[in-house]
Amino acid sequence: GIVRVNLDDVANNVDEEITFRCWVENARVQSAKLAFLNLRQNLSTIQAVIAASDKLSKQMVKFCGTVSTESTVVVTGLVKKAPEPIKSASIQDFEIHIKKLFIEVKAEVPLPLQVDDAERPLPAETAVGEEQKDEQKEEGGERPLVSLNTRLNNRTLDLRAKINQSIFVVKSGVCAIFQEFLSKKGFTLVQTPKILGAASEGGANVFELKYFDRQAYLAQSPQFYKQMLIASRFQKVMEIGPVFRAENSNTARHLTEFTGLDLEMEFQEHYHEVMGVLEDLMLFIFNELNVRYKRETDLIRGVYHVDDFKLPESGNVPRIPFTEGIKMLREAGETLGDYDDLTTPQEKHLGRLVLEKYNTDFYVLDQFPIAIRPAYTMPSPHDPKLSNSYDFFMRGQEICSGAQRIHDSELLSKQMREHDPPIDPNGAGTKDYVDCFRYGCPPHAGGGFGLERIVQFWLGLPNIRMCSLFPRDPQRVVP
Ligand code: ATP
Ligand code: AMO
Repeated sequence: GIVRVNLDDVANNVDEEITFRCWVENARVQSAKLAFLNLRQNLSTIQAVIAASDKLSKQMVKFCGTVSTESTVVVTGLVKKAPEPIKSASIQDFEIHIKKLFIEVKAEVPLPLQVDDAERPLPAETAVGEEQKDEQKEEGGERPLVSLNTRLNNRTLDLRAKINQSIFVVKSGVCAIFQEFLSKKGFTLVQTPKILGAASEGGANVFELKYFDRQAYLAQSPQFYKQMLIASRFQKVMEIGPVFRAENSNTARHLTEFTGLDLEMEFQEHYHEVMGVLEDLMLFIFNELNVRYKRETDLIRGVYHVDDFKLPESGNVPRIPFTEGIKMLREAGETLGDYDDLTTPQEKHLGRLVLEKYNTDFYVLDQFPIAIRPAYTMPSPHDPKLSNSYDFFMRGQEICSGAQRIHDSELLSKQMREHDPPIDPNGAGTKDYVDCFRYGCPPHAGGGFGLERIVQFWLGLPNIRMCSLFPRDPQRVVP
């Protein structure tokens, strides 16, 4: 039988013979008597060497030195301390002296995408992000950088790259830490329906689908259901689930299917209690990522020369009133009205101003103008033109929207009718939602984060598609 040794543990097997399954990163014949291979398991690589001797034939050396890249092999060999650190491998202090090599599954030649190429950064145009060009750019005499399109078209090879494996290890970590923190706070993990009888936020950006002899829609947010669960007396709910948006947004931070990290909770006195939970949640996630996923984070940021993510030193996340944000932007030369929504460049500009002033890449804007928020948002008691709502930002880009919600059916109906565009509170998709507030629903607030955006901006990646295994955008529905 095969002894499946984890390569990360080879230090325990020095001068012993081990057998393990791995794949071939590359193999090269050095001479008739000598060949080298780079072998890989997950994020680890080790160098292997095979030299002809009275026990090993020259044919065997040639056979090993010409195994096709990406083939899955089973290797038996002696673990040896390397004479000097091996720079091309992640395990630098040891090497394998091959005795036997069995090709379990041979990979075709040529591959449509070299995994080595997938380890390198995207061409600069994709880094700017607004376009997905298929042309390839030379970078200082090296091989051309491969476009995002080519990589995504060959995603199962692309995903083999260490940088990509690392992105999804970090993404998985964000979900686990999100659940861990909120479970401890007493949140119940829920699953709300994704097939809806009507649009859940009244917007036009819903995908329609045929549902037997009726029309149905894909959920563009769990919004109505998480509130209906508060009305059902669950008190604190969280959800990690798919969100569908029929937005024709070809940007570096929009997908048509993404993962929503949602939560909703009852509060006692003030919606800032909920903002506090959201801030503590994110700080916990960032701090734990720094501890648990340092290796992956460093590897990814290294490829793109990304600065560390600055967290507020005091531990207090700046809560900047929207009007204060407008003031900061105006002082920096932007022209905008008191109740205007910020454009993406203005958001990024504010991100730079906040970084200068507060030395943090993570902050919150609070008290947004009511006119630019959804109809279910609670108006501010101090200024009817503002609302008890907030957005969270990372590196100057939005990762979360949230608000105190209206928990009174009369006020909600009124605000829906007056909304632009108006929403019918008695509509097929809204009536059950509006009615649930007739039966004593407590005050509550919540928020929704975009998981892929958290990962993108934490790591400083140029395109959100890199953070979705098989991304969906207006142009792409395969693979
Ligand atoms: P939210 O939906 O919570 O506002 P968001 O950050 O995705 O989240 P959107 O309203 O979808 O916000 O878009 C915000 C900004 O993104 C727009 O103001 C616009 O500047 C930019 N944007 C959206 N679609 C496009 C597009 N197709 N091309 C260029 N920019 C776009
Ligand atoms: P919103 O529409 O702002 O709010 O969405 C919440 C968060 O989801 C992310 N996001 C996206 N990520 C990738 N591609 C997209 N096309 C996309 N659109 C949005 C962003 C955004 O901040 N019901 C409210 C949430 C709430 O109030 O609880 C909502 O859906 O990170």
